Amino acid sequence: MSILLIFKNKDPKPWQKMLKEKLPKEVVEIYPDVKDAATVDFVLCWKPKKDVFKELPNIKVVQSVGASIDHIIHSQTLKDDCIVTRIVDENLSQDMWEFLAAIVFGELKNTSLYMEQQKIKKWEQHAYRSFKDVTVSILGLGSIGAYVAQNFAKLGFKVKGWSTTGKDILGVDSFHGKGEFKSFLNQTNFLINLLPLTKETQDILNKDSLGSLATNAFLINVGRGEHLIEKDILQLLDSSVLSGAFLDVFREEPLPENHPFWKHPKIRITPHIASLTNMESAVNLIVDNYHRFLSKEELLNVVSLKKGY
Ligand code: NDP
Ligand code: OXD
Repeated sequence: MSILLIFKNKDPKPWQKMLKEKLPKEVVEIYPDVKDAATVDFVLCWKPKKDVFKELPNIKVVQSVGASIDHIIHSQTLKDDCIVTRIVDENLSQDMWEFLAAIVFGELKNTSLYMEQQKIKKWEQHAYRSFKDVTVSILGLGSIGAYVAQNFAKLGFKVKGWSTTGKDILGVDSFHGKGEFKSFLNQTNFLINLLPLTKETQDILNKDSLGSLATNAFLINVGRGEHLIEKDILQLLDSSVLSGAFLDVFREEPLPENHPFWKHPKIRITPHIASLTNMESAVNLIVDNYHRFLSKEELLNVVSLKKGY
């Protein structure tokens, strides 16, 4: 039995150290330094390279070290008895909420615009908006989306949320399924994407959906780059259907140097940092799941491979 860390764009060493402290009797290795691939049964992953699981014949549990699992199920073929679990952590939800609140308030008070004006020493005042005047609509009311929706509602924003099944969240207008998608989008000033990437949600941010928002709406994409049709957002921004977009996730990460998003005056970019996994709380969860695995108990935060999230 052994634990293997397969990480891309994330340093696995501190994770290995913390896991060894908490599980001193276990073998914890970092890919590709594996003594005996046949002993690996519990894998921790972040963006594993395509088909790497083919080198590991006895995987029983795959634990994502993030909230999402698309990076695993879209790159590997999983055996039928393999369990995939993910991180559900209130730190992730809280950090995401703080990040999104900062963007929305900044946009209401034109902070990006004034930063641009400062660069050219331009003194010009603009009308600002209040949270009472806008509707924030959230795609995805899961562990993170529901928390974010509830917090915007507590502050007094008008809030709508969209999910597969209807939700009962104080102050949030719940919409669900394809049939209610258009009414969800209607009159939205800020659209926040917190959906997982699945066959159903891929390309969901397109000319049609984004064109159904209120005039001058603002898009915040913290879900996945593959949710957004890139040429459509460029067209909608250039024709002023949308006032701007804040993008944290991209089809290709890091975003290539020559990508038109970098220099677009209406696009703000962050390097996939909206909410970062807290290593300490994630390791506690992983250790708990490892003990559950050893004692054949049900694991925490297991995803449905059928639904894809
Ligand atoms: P969850 O799995 O808890 O929630 C997913 C939500 O999306 C659920 O409410 C689900 O509905 C809804 N949903 C899924 N498919 C559809 C569909 N076809 N139509 C309508 N609603 C749908 O995920 P989390 O909240 O934990 O995380 C969401 C995503 O946020 C992650 O997958 C990841 O992509 C992104 N993320 C980004 C980070 C960043 O730093 N940029 C950090 C962390 C996460 P229902 O509840 O009815 O099942
Ligand atoms: C995640 C992410 O899925 O960081 O946790 O995007």
